Amino acid sequence: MTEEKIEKEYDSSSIQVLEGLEAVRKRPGMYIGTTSSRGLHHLVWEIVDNAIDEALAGYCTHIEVSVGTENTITVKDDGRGIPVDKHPKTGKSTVETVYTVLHAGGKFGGGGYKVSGGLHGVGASVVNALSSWLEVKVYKNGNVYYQRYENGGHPVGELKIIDSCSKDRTGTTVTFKPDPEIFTDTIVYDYEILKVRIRELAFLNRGLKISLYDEREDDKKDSFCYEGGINEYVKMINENKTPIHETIIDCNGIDKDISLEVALQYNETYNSSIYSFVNNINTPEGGTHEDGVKRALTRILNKYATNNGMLKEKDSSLTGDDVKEGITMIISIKHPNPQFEGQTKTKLGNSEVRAIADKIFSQAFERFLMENPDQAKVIVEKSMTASRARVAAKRARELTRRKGDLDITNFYGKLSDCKSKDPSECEIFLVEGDSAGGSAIKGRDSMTQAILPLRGKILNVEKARLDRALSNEEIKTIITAFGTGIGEDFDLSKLRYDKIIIMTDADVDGSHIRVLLLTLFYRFFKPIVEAGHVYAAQPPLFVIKHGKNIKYVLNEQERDEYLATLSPNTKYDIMRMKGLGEMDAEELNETTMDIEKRVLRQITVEDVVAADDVFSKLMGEEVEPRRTFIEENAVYVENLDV
Ligand code: 1YM
Repeated sequence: MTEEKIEKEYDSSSIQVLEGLEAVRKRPGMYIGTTSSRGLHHLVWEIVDNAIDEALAGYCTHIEVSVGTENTITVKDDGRGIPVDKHPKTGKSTVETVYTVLHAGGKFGGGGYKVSGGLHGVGASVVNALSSWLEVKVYKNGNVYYQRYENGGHPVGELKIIDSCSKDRTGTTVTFKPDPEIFTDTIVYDYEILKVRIRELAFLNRGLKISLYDEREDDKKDSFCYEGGINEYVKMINENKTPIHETIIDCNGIDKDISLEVALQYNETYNSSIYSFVNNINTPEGGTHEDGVKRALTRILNKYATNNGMLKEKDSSLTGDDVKEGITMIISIKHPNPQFEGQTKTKLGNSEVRAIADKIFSQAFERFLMENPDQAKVIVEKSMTASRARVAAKRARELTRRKGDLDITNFYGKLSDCKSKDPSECEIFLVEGDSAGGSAIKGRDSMTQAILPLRGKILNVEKARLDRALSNEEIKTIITAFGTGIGEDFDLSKLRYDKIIIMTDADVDGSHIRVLLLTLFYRFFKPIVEAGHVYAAQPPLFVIKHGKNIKYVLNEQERDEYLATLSPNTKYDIMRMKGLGEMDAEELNETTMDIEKRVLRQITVEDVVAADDVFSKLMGEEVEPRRTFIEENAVYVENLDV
């Protein structure tokens, strides 16, 4: 080629490069999903991914992430350093190629085994395109190489040596400033978001040390390194639970370039926490890796239980749901060419993985059971109890379904239903105690208002499994009254009332009952809460009488505000209201039930996950801390309802 021709080709390739980066800036969503806070954090993961790939390749042991005072991000690794030599295709340095050419990934480096998720390690140029400026430093061959880019990836000069360093120092350091013109919502990094994901990456990459620094605040730093990998992840998740056996069972293996790691331990709860990952990316929709392991888990437990005489011929075999009860399990695979499917592209589709995962896991798991008969017995017994509960629950469900024909005017003699059958105008009051229930029945609008008095405390469903909950009279009545069914039968469109109103006293017992009811709804009727059908009635705390006027107020503040409006010489009576049970029908209607006058608080579950956590803490095994919690945190419990 003549020199002129070469120059021309370089020129045209430069133009293509800039057009490529411009495309990223025009449609950032296509490359990083969103330009919200989530997208802002995504930039960090793209750069960290490259450092992790270097760790997976066996060359990097420590990654540091720092948030600068101006919300810049620096990622530093001690790997080989991005190659600095001239790239044969672009004529530019490989560093510049990686940072400016869209889709330039590991293949440029001469191929090799590369696993990464997201943009398949090709995100460096995307991050550059979306940054006001970005600087790369490579430590290699005793030199420090440096290049800077501005305004969405335009190089400011070529890659050049700016310093020397010790011959054995190698690595890559990248600093970037997200472009506020792209990230219009926020450019502020959230330390907790970075920390949670960095800790997860440390769990998923055994032995890799990842540190996080926040230069915006003095002394804020965290460092994670887990020699036990996902085994320690399971340990952390089970920290506040009670494991039923000692060993965290783990296994790993490689087959056809696919590596699999699994760690699990059962705890006393009835819920399962199964988290799966492909190339460090969470796959909440599951997929073939999860299917393979779960299939093996079910098969091996059935086999072991049968061979050891625990599961008899008359027993029904353990299902996937049975063996899941109380399990905490992490599944992590590394795959050179993962195919993602599903609604959110977070489900692994590669069909060959199913058998590989099954084989590696089943061998290790079966061996563990054989070698640890005491622990094996506890696990099998847990699954068998779940199996029996499932059968019993099915029976109980059928029962409520039969009774659910909605000729329930006389159902258990408890529900006083309303006359209207139009759910959009109907309400049901769940009333604490029989005497308040009696007043409510007299004081209601019988066309649209149904009353269900609740006797005593309803069962704490966090502790009880479905079958026990279903045999509880109060709960059976509630289920039947709602009309929706529960579990697999649940159907929100069958809800018979637009408003479900919890009417309890404004004292500790009242809040306890309210929290119990919320737990019941949350566990068994979550969509009802999510759709905003649940309310708390607010009975008044004081009544103020002066002359012929009667004024009910909800709290001290309202009382004081009202009193301040009265002229100074008004002679008045003020009384603290007693419990709901002591109000007569008229008072109850006037203060708490009349659609025109009452004050309801809608109960919404803003953050379903956070609420779940609070419920677990609040409703867990230990009775005493719960009681103390409720007493000390009456305000907090109130907050739950907002
Ligand atoms: C702070 C971010 O990017 N580290 C990093 C990246 C690479 C290498 C080492 C590397 C890879 C290879 C060979 C290879 C990358 N290189 C390329 C490319 N940290 C960070 N550390 N030598 C070094 O994959 O063969 C892309 S990323 F394309 F140049 F090889």
